[in-house]
Amino acid sequence: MGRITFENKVLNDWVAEMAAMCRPDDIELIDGSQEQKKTLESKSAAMGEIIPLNPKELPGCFLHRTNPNDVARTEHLTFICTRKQHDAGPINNWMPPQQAYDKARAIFTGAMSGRTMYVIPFSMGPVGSPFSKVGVELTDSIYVVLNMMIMTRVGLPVLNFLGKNNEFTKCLHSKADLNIERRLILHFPEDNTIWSVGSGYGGNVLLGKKCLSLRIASHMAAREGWLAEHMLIMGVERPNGQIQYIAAAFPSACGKTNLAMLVPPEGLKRKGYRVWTVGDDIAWMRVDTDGSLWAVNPETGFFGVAPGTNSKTNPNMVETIKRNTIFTNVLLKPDGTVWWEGADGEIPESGIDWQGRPWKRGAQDADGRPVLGAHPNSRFTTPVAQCPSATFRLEHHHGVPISAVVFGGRRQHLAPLVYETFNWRHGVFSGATMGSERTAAQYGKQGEVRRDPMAMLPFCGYNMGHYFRHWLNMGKKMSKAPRIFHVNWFRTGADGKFLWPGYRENLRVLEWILDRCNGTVGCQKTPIGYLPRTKDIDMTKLNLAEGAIKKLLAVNRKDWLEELKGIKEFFKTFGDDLPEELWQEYYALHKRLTGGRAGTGK
Ligand code: OXD
Ligand code: MN
Repeated sequence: MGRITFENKVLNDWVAEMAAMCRPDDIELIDGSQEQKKTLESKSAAMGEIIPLNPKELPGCFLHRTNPNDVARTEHLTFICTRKQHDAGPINNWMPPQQAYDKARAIFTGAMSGRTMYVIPFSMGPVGSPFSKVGVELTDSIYVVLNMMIMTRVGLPVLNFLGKNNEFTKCLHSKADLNIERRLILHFPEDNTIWSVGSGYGGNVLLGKKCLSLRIASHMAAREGWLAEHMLIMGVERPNGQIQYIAAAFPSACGKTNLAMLVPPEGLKRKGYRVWTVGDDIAWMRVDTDGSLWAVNPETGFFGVAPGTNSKTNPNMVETIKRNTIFTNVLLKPDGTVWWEGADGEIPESGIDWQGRPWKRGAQDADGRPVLGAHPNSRFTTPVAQCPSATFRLEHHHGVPISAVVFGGRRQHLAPLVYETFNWRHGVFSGATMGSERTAAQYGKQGEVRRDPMAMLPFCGYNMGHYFRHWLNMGKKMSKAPRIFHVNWFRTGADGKFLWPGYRENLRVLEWILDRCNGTVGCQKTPIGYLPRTKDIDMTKLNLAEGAIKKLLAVNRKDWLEELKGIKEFFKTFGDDLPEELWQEYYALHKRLTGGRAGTGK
């Protein structure tokens, strides 16, 4: 086995120890150079792990197919391994650290034999920024290396910055035999360590993303006094050059990526807005000396869902993924380009589907259901810097100042298009009680609300009751805290159709949000918060159906009282860990809804 020596003793000893366990044939350091990237691409292509795509149409692009049993994050195999179960809280899967290490060690032992172990030093956030954190991922997958090169800053600059410092997240990954029975995604926040084995799917194996930047980082953030959140960050620039930034949390698959890079709608063109994309998935936020909240996107790439991406839903992304992009589990067309359900243009006549099987337009399975060309969770990995709306502040060590925090869910009836919360504490309540109704595409009872506080349900690396407490404390640290809003693009009318067109038209709602932050637009006070009056949202050239805006802004007290019952049950799961302030918000909302009658008691 080849050896490399690192000046950093802790890194050196750890790499040696992991190599002794995993027994790779070779060890290679990822230096971040273009030459090494090219060599790895050729090696991976020769192994059949990635397929080079049409170099004229899609230069620098590749296709990868994962094992059909390995196409999404496996939440039931994802564990937070704290010494005390209480520290992981009632929502996370928990395993005692020793048991977790032992279980995984049995799978990791010898798992890399016949393979090379790649050592990837990476920085989440600009190298050397006070926001940033260093990690080192060891992996036996070139696909992982190539993705990490897009999603994070990798190589010698990171290693040099780390120097002799012992503070880095130790990330170990092996595909092993890709057996779901032998798959574990383990987080050890007390050891600053992640072990992931038996998977090759991005969310489980690009360890800088969900594992480090959310689960481990949320734990660090609570200790160190900052926020690691599942949020997009975008800037809205006015013609006078003023840019205001928004951080927004929506559950997975609710359109964060599309919103983060929207193109202003026709109807608002005359206003000359311009959108700057900072990030589409993760925000790390700190209070600065000016008393406001500043944010960085720790990533350098997008790992976006392909199906439904087209020039109408997301023209900037269509442009971004034309080069240097890795596509995973999409359809391969005969001309060496790719396609997915909901892509631009004609449905291809034939191709190779995401499982590598010949595919024909209109193909059906034995039960008459359409055979999909691309997996519904097929993805592209692509550099932020290629996005036409990419911020010029991506490498800025200070990030961007946040004017508004926006929470959102997918609710057919309950939540209005937008409301502003009364204050930080009420805003935390609105984030903590966020939820989405299951659609037909999800497992479980349709219409049932899945609570997903701050969209962090699968990503909070510690006790969520303590997480709420941390959010409340953060509000006290800021003299200029962002205002907190709640949006819902998914309200439907009696015919079951969406009342709001969404996508680029959402800028109209963001405009009201930012005008509220600037104190330049009015509102109406309702029991749930401040809502726009119908005249407060610019409807130029929107042509909504008659009465739709009224319906979008309606607050139905009966529905909200019903909602409170669900919130109460949810809050109870946290027992004494739920901050009393959130119960107070619960009672206050009840009182406002009933016109002054007392709450219903815990
Ligand atoms: C993601 C997710 O992949 O939230 O970003 O699932
Ligand atoms: Mn996400």
